[in-house]
Amino acid sequence: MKPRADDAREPRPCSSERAGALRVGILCHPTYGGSGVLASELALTLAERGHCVHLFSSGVPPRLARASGPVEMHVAQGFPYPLFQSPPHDLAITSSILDVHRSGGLDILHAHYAIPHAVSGYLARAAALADHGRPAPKLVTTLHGTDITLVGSDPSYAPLTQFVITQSDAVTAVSHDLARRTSASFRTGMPGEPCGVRVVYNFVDVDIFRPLEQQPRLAGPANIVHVSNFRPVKRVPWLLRAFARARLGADARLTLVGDGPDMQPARALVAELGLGASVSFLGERDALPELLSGADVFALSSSEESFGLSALEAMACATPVVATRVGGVGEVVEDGIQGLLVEVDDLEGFAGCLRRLVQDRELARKLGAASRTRAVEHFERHHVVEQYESLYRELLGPA
Ligand code: GMT
Repeated sequence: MKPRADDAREPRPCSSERAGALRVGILCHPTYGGSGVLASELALTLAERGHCVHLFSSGVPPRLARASGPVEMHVAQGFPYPLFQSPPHDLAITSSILDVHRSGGLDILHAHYAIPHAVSGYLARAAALADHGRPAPKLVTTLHGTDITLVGSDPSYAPLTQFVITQSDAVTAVSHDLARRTSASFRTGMPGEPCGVRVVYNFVDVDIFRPLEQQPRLAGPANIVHVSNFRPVKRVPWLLRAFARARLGADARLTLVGDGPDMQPARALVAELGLGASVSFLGERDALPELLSGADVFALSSSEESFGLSALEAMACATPVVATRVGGVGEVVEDGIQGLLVEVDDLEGFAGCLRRLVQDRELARKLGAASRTRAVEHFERHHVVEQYESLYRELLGPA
């Protein structure tokens, strides 16, 4: 079902009559965060491969909004009755799924980020079963990170997270590290066991995220780029301190892409550290391929990172990564081969790695070239999406 190269990203009409076509409903958050990006890219790639794909969310995810693929978008926000502090959009999503299922049928519901989407998917599947009409869809839950490590394990959600994980027809995690942590926290089967969490890595479109023509970059001030949602877990202030500690002067600038709770503290810190001229805040941008391929180094300073999709997108652009060795980052970036990894509290070490790549551009170029190779060989989107397709077909059984 892989399309020819010249078909890539071309909208194609969806017909569930086409042999082998699946009807897939994807649920995700509509944010700039990695889970929404990955879910949108999965929806687009499945549609490109001939499946009928519906995406359910409380808004249009930015990655879907910028694409032309034939994914049917269902924005479900709920009725804003004054009784509600905020309308329960997770229930509106459930309702919207049922509507689609009753009119055209869905084979698979694929929930991204356990809270609340696995719950919405579980409810929709239960309601579809009670209909006694068409067969109910199978529920796949993909865990992305903080849905297990922070949100899902908080006592306010942990019992429900545990329930939906065990009730899903299949659960996947985006790295071995996250699969292990899920098994430890929620006593699911161990990875590899039949009832265990399966690992399906995140992926990247290596035709869109690719090196710029004018690479290699061997001269001029180095451009260190960071992309995130500026949540505390990303430690943007810590990155600014590391950049200041690297004392690179006119040899480098730091470009920060994204927005979120740590934006104001980060701006204040730039003033306090006297970094004004060398740091720019670009806010949320869709032009990530251009920004990442124009970078000399990608910096990821997180205290937790189940995978690090932004780092993978940088690698596909042949940009080497300096990152903290947390969660699943080491499964994406091999230390000393595609980038440099540093212990999570080693500010001096992180500063030293930034300095090393800024001052040794030949090393940066070599790590960048290896990054591109790793992205293409291990994380190319069709290669990974085939794994999801096989999982869907396994759950549905023989046609
Ligand atoms: O878990 C989160 O913080 C949210 C999530 C998101 O929506 O941005 O990020 C996670 O999912 C990404 C896609 O799978 C991963 O690349 C990120 O590493 C992961 N973030 C964390 O684990 C902090």
